[in-house]
Amino acid sequence: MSSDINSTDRAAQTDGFHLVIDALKLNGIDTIFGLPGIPITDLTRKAQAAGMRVISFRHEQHAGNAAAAAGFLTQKPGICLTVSAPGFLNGLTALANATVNCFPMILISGSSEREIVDLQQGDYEEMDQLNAAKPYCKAAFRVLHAQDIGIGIARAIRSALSGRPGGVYLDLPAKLFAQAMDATAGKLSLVKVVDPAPRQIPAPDAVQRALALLKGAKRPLILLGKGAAYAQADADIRALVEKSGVPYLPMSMAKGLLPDTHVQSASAARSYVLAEADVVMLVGARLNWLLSHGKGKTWGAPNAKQFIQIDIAPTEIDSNVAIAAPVIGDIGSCVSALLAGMGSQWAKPPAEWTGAIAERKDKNLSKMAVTLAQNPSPMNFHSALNVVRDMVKAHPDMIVVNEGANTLDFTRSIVDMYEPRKRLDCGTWGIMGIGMGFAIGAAVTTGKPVLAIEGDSAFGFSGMEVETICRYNLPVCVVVFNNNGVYGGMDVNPTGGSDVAPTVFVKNARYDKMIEAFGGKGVHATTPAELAKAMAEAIASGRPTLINAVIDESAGTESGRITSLNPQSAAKKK
Ligand code: ADP
Ligand code: TPW
Repeated sequence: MSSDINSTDRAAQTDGFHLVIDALKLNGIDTIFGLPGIPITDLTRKAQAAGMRVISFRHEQHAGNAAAAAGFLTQKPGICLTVSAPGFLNGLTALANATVNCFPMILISGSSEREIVDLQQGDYEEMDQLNAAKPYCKAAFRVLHAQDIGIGIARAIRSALSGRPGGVYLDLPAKLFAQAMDATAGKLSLVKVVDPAPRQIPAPDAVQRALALLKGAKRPLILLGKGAAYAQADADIRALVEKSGVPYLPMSMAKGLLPDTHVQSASAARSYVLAEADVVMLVGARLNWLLSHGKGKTWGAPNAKQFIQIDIAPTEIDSNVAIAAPVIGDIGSCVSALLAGMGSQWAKPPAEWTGAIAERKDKNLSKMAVTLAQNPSPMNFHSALNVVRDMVKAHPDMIVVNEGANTLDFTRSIVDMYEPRKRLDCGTWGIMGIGMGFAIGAAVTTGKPVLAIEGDSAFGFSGMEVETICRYNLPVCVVVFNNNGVYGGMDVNPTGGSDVAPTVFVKNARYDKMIEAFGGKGVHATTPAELAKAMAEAIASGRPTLINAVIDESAGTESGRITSLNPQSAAKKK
């Protein structure tokens, strides 16, 4: 075996490095998000030499988040490549987050020598990565022989994409890359995965059961989740909503599947419809904490509701409450079966229901318009988001990345989306740190402009990646909603000591200066007009831009809209 094949031999021989690259390319994967180092530095070089796009990050978590975003947007697993132990662990958070969100990605990590790791003899970056990864992903594999690379990558791709999508770990020990083998045998060992996400057709009786329930409803509601956005069944989903006439609510990453301005959108009457609906059809949305587990005050009178649930994962059914009509299959097949079953005589929901929703919507939207039109100084979330809202309306194909607490909640409710898969955010975990990784992943895979609306705390988790944005000259405009801290900047140290309170940052920080260090454009914006101008210039030029938008430090609330999840001590103070 030789680690360096000379050019005469290469005609006849291949090696682990080339087999990994050839296997990925054979399966249509053209981009790697990663961070070089032992033992994968040469893999990044050779991948670039072989025409792959290799995007190098400053921290593996953000490379992993970029891969996850790519997976969600393209239905191809995003690839994150890291070094062993610490690099692997840095990437693992992103792998776990991708799995929790049902995004397909593959974390490929180089690893140390098996013989030394397994005897715990203290290798460079020693770690049993395969077992560490297992609880946090859908599947985990290790390849020990060059001739198994093709099958290993095929298994990783199929595991990430089939059924409920998710994260897969692939462990490639250092020695594997150097292994040489006959080039023809190597080529024959590669596997092109056929039909990696097979359609799963729902059972006809399940479809009939669901339609019967929906037909009998007096106050039906459709809830679209990010599974519906992922499925890329956009036209059929829109047809189902419109043909049924049923009001719908999009979960945050399903916004834009139908334009948020659609007459059937019930977003502006969310609490009313959740409480009052009698039949709720979930399409690619789980009844987890984001939907109050399908019960409690949010959902109105106890036991007054019945659920239809469309999902590819049968075990999701009855996760929190009883589901009267499960429809198991891929969303594309399920929605088209439902559409076919509806026939041409489908009766729209009663006018009392749609009328009551419209009335509440109008009232709430007029109230919101008044709030948005105010122009306080300093800006608050509403006055800043009013101009973001106009910007997205003018550029509906732009991708919006969004994280923070108040910044997340207000952006989600104020900024309308018009096209599918144009919003990426903190997702199922409510995780901070996805910002720059998602923005880079989205810009690289789609080539579209990206607008990242970031709380100042949220931005800090991935802020160093502005260098990556500048290095690849990506059309990303980051807007930091700077209110001097986590949730806000008003807390004080109760002891009167010199340390500031745990939620408070350096006051009046100039995040715009950070991007200037790398040749990007920094803007300090204190009014909606300045913010609008800077965003418009960033989008028109495509130049990496960071806008420090100064927000009133008292404008936010603790944890945004989920204050109630903060534990309150039951102990009474004497
Ligand atoms: P949200 O956070 O938007 O409510 P979730 O992530 O909770 O959405 O739910 C997404 C659901 O969609 C998961 O239960 C997942 O199994 C399902 N899903 C993902 N892709 C598909 C698909 N192609 N077909 C059917 N169901 C899918
Ligand atoms: C990985 C906890 C939730 S929201 C948030 C933190 C630290 C930041 C809120 O402040 P920000 O936004 O971004 O300035 P705003 O608009 O309210 O001022 N670590 C991780 N994930 C989470 N969710 C946290 C900590 C948290």
